[in-house]
Parts: sequence; C-alpha cells; structure tokens
Amino acid sequence: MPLETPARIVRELARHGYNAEREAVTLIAGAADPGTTLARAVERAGPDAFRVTAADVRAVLDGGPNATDAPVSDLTSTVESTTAEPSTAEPPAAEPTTTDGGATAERPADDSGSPTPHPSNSSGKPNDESPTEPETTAPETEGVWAGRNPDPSLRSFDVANDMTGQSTGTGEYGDFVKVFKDRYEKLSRQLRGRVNHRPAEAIQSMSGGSDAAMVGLVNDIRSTASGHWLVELEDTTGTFPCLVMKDREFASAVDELLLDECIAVEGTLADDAGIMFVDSMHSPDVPRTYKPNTADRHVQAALISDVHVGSQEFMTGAWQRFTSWLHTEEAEHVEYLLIAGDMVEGVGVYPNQDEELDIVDIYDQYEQFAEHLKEVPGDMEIVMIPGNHDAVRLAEPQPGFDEHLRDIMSVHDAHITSNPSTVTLEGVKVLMYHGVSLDEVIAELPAESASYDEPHKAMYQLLKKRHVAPQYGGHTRLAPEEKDYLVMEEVPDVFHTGHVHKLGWGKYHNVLAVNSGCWQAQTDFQKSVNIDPDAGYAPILDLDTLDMTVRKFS
Ligand code: D5M
Ligand code: FE
Ligand code: ZN
Repeated sequence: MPLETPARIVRELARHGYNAEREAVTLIAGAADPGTTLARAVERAGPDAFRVTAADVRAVLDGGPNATDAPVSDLTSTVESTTAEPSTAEPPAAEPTTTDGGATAERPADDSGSPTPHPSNSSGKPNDESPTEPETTAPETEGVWAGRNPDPSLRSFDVANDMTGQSTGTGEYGDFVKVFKDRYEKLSRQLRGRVNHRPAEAIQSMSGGSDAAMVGLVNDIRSTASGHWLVELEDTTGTFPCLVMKDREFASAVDELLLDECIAVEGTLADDAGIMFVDSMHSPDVPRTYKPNTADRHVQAALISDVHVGSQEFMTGAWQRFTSWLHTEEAEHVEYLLIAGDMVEGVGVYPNQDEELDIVDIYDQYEQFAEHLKEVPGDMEIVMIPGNHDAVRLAEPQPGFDEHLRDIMSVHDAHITSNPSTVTLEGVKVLMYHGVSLDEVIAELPAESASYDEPHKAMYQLLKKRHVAPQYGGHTRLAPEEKDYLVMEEVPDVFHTGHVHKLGWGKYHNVLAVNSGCWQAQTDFQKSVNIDPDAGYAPILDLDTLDMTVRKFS
C-alpha cells in the first residue's frame, strides 16, 4: 500500500502489532521509499519490541545507500515471521464496521443522562467474558478509508496544574496552614466582588445590629435545638458564627454544604453582636452565562476511566471491542483518549482484594495495561491521570506516574499528568479528576443533590464549590502542598471524572460534567453493597459542539 501519510504509516504498523514513536513516523513518511523503510525499521525493532523507535528508522536510513534498496519480502510476512506474539489488536476491516461496538445511547432531551442500553445490543450483560479472539479479518481494502486526521499539526494539547515533581509537602502543621490559606485566597477572590465582606476579626468588634458580610471556609455546621442552622465560618483572622433560620428560602442550601468549602454570607449582627443572622449565601460557582470554548474543527475525544487491568473482572472483550472500533472509519474523528485514573486494579487497595486479582504483581498489571494500550491506534493522543488504585501516593493531589511506571507504559507516548489536571484540547479545557471525593459528596448530601445513579449531579456540586475535594479529614485523603491544586481557579469547559463506576453526564451552567463508567464488571464487594457498575461504555465528546454520545461495548 502507498504510505504517503503518517496516519497510514501508523495504521500499517498497528495492523502488525507495533506502535511507533511519533518521530519515527515522521522519518518514515519523509523517506524516499516509505514502504521499504517501514519494513526495514520493523525488522530492526525485532520481535520483542512494542514499538518502532526513531533510532530504528534512523539506523535504517543511515545504514548506507543500500539500506532501503535491498529487496524486502512482503511486509506482512516479514512482520509475521519476526513477531513473537501476534498482536491482539488487529483492527477489523474498515468495511463493514464492527457492530458490537456500534450501539449508541442517545442523550436524553433534558441534556443529562445515564446509560440506556441499545436494544440491538441484547448481550448487554457486563460480566463478560473470556478474552475474545482477535479479529482476523483481511487487511482493509485499499482506498476505503485514508485513516485518522493525517495532519497532526491540527492538534493542540496543553496541560495546566500538573504538580508532578512539584510536591513540597512535608506533612508538617505549617503545610496545612499554607494550603488552606491558598484555598481561601483563591476562592475568596471569586466571591469578593459579590459581597462587601470584612475579616472575622473586624466583624467581632462591630456593634450589635450592624449589617455585615464575611467570606470564609466552613468550619462547622450544627443544627440548633429549634431546627435552625449554625454555620461557623473561618478566614485568616478568626472565626464567626452565622445563623441560617430554618424558614429562609435558602435554608435547604445548608444541606448541600461541606466542611472546608468556601462561601460568602451577608446578614445582620444580633443585638449582642455575637452572631450573624444570614440573609443571603453565595458559592464561588460557575457563572450562569458561562460560554464554553469549542474546537475549530470537528474532532472528538473518548472519555474513559477505571480500566482496572489485573482484576478478574476486567472486561477484556469489551475493551477489545472498544479499541477495535477505534480503528474503524466510524471513529475517524476520535483523536484523543482521556483516561481519568484506575488504570490497574492495584494491590492492597481494599481488604480481601487479593481474592479477586487476576494479576498479583502491580508491575505485571501495568505491563498488561501497556499491552492493552497498544491496541489503541497509535495515531491518537492519550492523556492519563492516576486514581486511587494506581501506584502513586493516595493523597490528593496525586502526582503523575513515576519514571519506572512511565517506562512500562511508554508504548503509546501517552501524556501522563497529575490528578487533578486541566488539559486543553484544541481550546477546550477539560478538567480531569479521578473522583474519590464523589463518594463523600454522595454520602454527605441529600440524594436529590448527589447519588450514585446520577454521579454528574455530585460533580455539579464540586463545580459550584469550585473545588474537586472540599472536605478535609474525611474519606478523601488530601496532601498539603504550598498551593491548593484542587481549587478550580478557572472554569473548565468539560469536567471529567470516574471512580464511582457509574456513567452519567449533564450540563451545569453550560459546563459538561461526565462521569465515565468503568471496564470492570461487578466485584464481590460491589455486589455486597449493591453497587451496579456501568461497565464497558465509552462517552464520545464532540470538541467542536460539546455534544456527547455514549457507545456501548459490553
Ligand atoms: O471505586 C469504585 C466504587 O466502589 C467507588 O464508589 C468506591 C466503592 N468501593 C469499592 N470497593 C470499596 C471498598 N472496599 N470500600 C469502600 N468503597 C468501595 P474504586 O476506586 O474503583 O475501588
Ligand atoms: Fe475505579
Ligand atoms: Zn477509584
């Protein structure tokens, strides 16, 4: 086949089970005889290699005038005879496209959703599945599909808020003071324009009956004997008690408060000036009129999380249907794959977890995960953050994987960044966060505000509070750093989380919140607590419109 475009080169390599460094692809594309150069480079890379490197290609190109002139047997046989293990990633023929992965759960009219299994997919039971055999269809017909966007220069990618390698925390008391001060500064800045607030210290010396306003972190929430709410706020100068009367229209908003979140209140001091009667309450929030950024061309991102390779419940078949689908023309606009944590099942994360492990060694789990990454087309950009099952510190923010793990997962040149991070894809700001705090939001808030069945609503609460994990000292472990990396300083256009293994999405003040399900069927623990995971779905986001469709592969 003619190999005039990078996309074709990548596809040709992928078809034979190889990935390639981007530079290697560029070098092959620029060679006088790309076909022969590719075949030679594959030969050089050898049977055990995952990928063809730029060094392989250079060696071929520099190997003297005859290096690419020597006759080469047909590429297919060359690769087959030198590849120790046949790839499990043979893409299906471009025509017809796979039907397994074709089911689409349409977005409900109310602009939010949870999965609706497609009727045509009757085998919707998620607990698959012995690994399915790789597709063995013939190589695709020449000229059917020219491949994914052949011009990678159209892509743009940027990461903000990555704290990998920036950790300064020592766990000392002073660190906690610093991180809360930073949280207060960043969030109070967003509220300052809305209320004419005074420091707690100044309010403490105001006279009874005065109007007052304060911005503070919620230090304590208590109900009084008569059913009113006493909310104690703290700023950098002290604390002040604020009373929300039960008959006020905003009293129900107190049910949605979490400790340590930042709010502003306005009200009147009691006659003895010891307490404030609250007249209004504000959160940093996302402006209702927020106009999200969109891409300038039709390009899509697949948003997934919680792969859990190494668990007996990892759904190999669904994953392979997904990655096979990515090789089809139907997925031609899917140029980005974002994975929001829990790549592997990990070891010792929960009691008795070892009884459900398929792979007991954490590094072997990452090796296997890398094998599965290899099935993703090499011409897609991948972005990954860690989750609570991954081999990085549990406390948030979690730095991106260390060098050793990056090395194991280097097969696909994925971008690895911290949890949380904001990645900007062609102008669209996607806040990626694994989502451990969602368990807490769901446990603490009323069911209408946040539940496992509607995980996106729990995400709305985080957007409103402009913080991915407000509450300190509960279930979510937080590590104090010089800065509070968990504050949403900028409004994201898309908020992508996982962790709770439930699929749900919707818009909050025009920001798309997506919780992306998982690739792990129900575990014994989940069965015991009635968690019914949404496994084997891939939400596909249009970056030019921020519309979303969900494809089902289980
Ligand atoms: O989290 C998957 C979901 O299940 C998340 O909502 C936490 C919950 N979960 C799973 N196992 C446990 C145990 N043993 N205790 C408490 N909560 C649990 P994941 O991060 O994938 O385990
Ligand atoms: Fe998970
Ligand atoms: Zn998790």
